Amino acid sequence: MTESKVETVLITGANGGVGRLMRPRLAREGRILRLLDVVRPDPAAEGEAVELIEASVTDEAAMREACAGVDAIIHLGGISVEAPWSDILSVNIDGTRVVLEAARDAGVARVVLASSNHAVGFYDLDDAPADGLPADVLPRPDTYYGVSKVAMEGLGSLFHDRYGIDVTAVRIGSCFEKPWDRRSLWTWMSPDDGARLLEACLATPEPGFRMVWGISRNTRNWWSMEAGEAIGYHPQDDSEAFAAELLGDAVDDGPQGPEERLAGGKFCSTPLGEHQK
Ligand code: 15L
Repeated sequence: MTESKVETVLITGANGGVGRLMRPRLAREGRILRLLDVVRPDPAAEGEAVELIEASVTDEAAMREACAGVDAIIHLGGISVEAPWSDILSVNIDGTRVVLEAARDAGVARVVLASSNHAVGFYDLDDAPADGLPADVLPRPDTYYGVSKVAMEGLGSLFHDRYGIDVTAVRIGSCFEKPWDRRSLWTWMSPDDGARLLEACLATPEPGFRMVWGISRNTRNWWSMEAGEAIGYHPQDDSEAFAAELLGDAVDDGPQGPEERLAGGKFCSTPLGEHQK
């Protein structure tokens, strides 16, 4: 009898907003989720195949240990908003380098990086061609946080070209249970679509470096779906289901002002380097 191989997927930042949404959705027969966070993730529920690690992505020894026997890494760890440069530099930029170096040393074949719309936050709706803004459009970061996501993409590209690691950088829009304001009707990625996208990244056959948008199939969409579709990401959710409830009696007159017209929304005017709530 041939033994079926158990796949181990390391998720950094597993206790963060996106990590918690993905944990139940990425559970699969024959898969172990190794959950790493600075705040220890919740204990395993009954029947849940998880391993828990309390560590920072900046801790080289801990990351090396965490990568042992891992088939793929989903790197969600880091600061998720604007913050002082020194923190962004250490946690987001150097942390990503530490993760990728540990992946290389352990022979991990595949890494998914959580980039963000804030790597391209200064694009205006008018900049998008009719079939949407391509996923590999040049960076226009809106914050130091956005710069760290550009650096993350650069590091991903470097580790693919040098060591052949398969790297997908996902420029995530807004991954929450529901859209919560007008802008998020354009930027929403449902948690279920998030999991669909990560599964597509884990399954793509050809090693490469690629960038994709982490966005649902929203009616109000200005992102090209092409790069995602090319790796088998077929989103199924649409923020429009929440539009009536969200907009109430307000006139639905399209995106207004920089906070809605710029991809990065409020991040584009948040003071650089200040802790953002
Ligand atoms: C992000 O990159 C942030 O991590 C998240 O907190 C949201 O602000 C999201 O972008 C967004 O733009 O909605």
